[in-house]
Amino acid sequence: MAEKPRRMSTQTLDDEDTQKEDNARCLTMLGHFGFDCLPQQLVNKSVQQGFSFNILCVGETGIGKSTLVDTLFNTNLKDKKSSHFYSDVGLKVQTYELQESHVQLKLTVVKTVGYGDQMSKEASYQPIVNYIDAQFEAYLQEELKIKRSFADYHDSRVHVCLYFISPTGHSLKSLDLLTMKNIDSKVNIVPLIAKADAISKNDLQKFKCRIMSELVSNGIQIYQFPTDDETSSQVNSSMNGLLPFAVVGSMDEVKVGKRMVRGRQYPWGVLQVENENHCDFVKLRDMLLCTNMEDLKEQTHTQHYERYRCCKLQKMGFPDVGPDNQPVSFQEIYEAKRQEFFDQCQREEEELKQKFMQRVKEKEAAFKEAEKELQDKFEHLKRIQQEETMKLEEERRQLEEEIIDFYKMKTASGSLQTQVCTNTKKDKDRKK
Ligand SMILES: Nc1nc2c(ncn2[C@@H]2O[C@H](COP(=O)(O)OP(=O)(O)OP(=O)(O)O)[C@@H](O)[C@H]2O)c(=O)[nH]1
Ligand SMILES: [Mg+2]
Repeated sequence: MAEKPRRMSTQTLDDEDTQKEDNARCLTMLGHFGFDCLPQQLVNKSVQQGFSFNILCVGETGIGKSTLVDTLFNTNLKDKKSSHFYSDVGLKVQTYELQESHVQLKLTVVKTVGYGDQMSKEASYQPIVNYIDAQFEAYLQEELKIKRSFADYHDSRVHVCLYFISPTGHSLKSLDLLTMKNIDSKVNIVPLIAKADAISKNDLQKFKCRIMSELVSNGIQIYQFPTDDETSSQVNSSMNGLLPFAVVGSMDEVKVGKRMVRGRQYPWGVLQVENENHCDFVKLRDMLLCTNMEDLKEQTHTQHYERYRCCKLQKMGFPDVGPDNQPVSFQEIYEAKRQEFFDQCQREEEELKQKFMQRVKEKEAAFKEAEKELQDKFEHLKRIQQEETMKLEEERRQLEEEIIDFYKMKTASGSLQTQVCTNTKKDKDRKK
């Protein structure tokens, strides 16, 4: 940093000052000084830390997601082709450390697997919604921690969603509309017409118009390149008019004249991926990586994440204002919640006690009733048993009397028989 000059003010000097100034030592400036170096500090720090960027690619199986990502970052990420027979939509997350000159980029690419192959539309978009929310939730949890470690934290919130539209030339599919409708408030959507080499130039223009009008009529909010920055407003507003970008991906090197270019070779010629007359690939790359990467990240943080955070905290019962519309602090809400929780616990405890007492009373009454029934039954049985005993006793007594009578009769008949025999003998003796 250069030595500071004696006087930095530009205000008009009075005579005395002018005289002093005349005698002052003049120093020539050797370089920058003061706060005009601040941006450089930021640049140095960012370069040191490295950059990170998270892309979500949503598109049907085989629509060209992997090829386009490879073409964008000039990589060969060797992605296996997916099957059309997955029962659910999955998300494949891959993180790469890329370096270009001395700038490091931690790139996270998330691609749908099996999207568009399901019968249920909800089952197709819900995993995508869940993934986006899960990244917001992870960030929110980190923010809410007492010991936060954002320096080591890998922020996986999705900065941009490249939505691959099939080059049908007709209109958007209902799944496209449903998915975009469900994620447009959570992520910056950049719609792309994939494999745009499958459509003629005239049809492409009509297709683009139809897609945009369908998006508008369905109230789907796609990402708009920002036009409030003087340096990029012109290019960004013209790019907004070219959405959705018609892209072609290829990692093949094809000879055009004396040059080797990336493109797709057809029997009738070569489609050059990086030729702006052939497709919008360069526009997409410039918009995404050179001009608006920071804005995409900022929008993710200030719009989408903020919305998620707000909803989540409100759901948890942490509003910014109280019932009287006056601002309330986190501490106050916490205290109120604690009190509310305590009161509720007490209420529930009281209710439980009451219920318990009620149940005890009911049980007691039921037991008493049962006891009384048993007692009655016992008395009844006892009575029956007594009656039976008395009856048996009576029968036994009668039986005994009968036995006595019987023996009496037996004895009487014995003596009678003896008497008869004696008389008969006497009669016989007399006759003789
Ligand atoms: N015509 C044409 N073919 C393309 C384009 N991009 C990719 N392809 C071809 O389409 C096929 C599938 O491309 P991928 O990049 O594997 O598609 P994907 O969406 O990643 O597929 P999955 O991961 O299996 O869902 C490959 O044969 C590519 O060469 C393109 O822009 N135009
Ligand atoms: Mg793939």
